[in-house]
Amino acid sequence: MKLYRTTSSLILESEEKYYQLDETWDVLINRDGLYGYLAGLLSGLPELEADRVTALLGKELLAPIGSQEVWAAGVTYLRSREARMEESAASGGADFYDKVYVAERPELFFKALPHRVAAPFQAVYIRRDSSWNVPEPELTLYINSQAHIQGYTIGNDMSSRSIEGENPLYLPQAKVYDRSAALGPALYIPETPIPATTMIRMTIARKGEQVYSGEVAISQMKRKLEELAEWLFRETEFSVGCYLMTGTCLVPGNDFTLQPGDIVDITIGGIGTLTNPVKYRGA
Ligand code: DO4
Ligand code: MG
Repeated sequence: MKLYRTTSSLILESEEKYYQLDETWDVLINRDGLYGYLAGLLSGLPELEADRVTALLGKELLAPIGSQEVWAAGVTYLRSREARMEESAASGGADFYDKVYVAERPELFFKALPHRVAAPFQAVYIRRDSSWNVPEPELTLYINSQAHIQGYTIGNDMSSRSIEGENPLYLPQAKVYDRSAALGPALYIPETPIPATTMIRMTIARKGEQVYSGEVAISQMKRKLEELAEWLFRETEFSVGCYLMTGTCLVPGNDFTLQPGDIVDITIGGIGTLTNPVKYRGA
């Protein structure tokens, strides 16, 4: 099942049928046993007409987030470790990435408050004070206040590789700024955990031409999803749950940087496609 947030209501999708829900987002998604609760609601809900669904999931679609914080895990795939070691070689920071890949404690960092998150089709921003900007396509967990992984969405952890590479202490500036994250299009709530064979795909288009394409199975991740959730909830309470991006494996070559006007498409099996154009803030 999938949950969509729109400007006027919440929409539940089940077996390609759509239903309007009279619920509050933060309360609904934080319910333990969310799949069972939604399945129980289905029989009493009238199906939405196709025209209404098209209108709601078009211009009215919002990111699937209410008051939740967005956190992110880093260096969870070998390719991410290699890329960070390359970009930080000159600054002497490479060892940090090498060590965190094998350490017991994962790299977890704060990524965004909801107002900094781009919705599907809304622009993500690149920094003007950064010469090397990339999208990071990431399976993103919704973990409720009881530390249970309830659902999944697609996340884009927009990043400045030049700022991150200059000094690991600049990580918050490389990662956290307006519209440095995108989430969507829906919160996917399967009956059983997402399979390890699930693929993450990303393409980047520039002036109608594809300039990057890559894919990876989530089985390539070094850490378990539950392990990341468990570390995040140590000593920290999330009263309405939180989102956790689980790291990237798809890293364009070192000669690639995003440009305004690029279109980033990220697809994850079962969830859908998250599409965002790229812009400078205020442009
Ligand atoms: O340590 C830097 C960030 C790593 C990251 O965002 C990733 O691996 O996805
Ligand atoms: Mg990342």
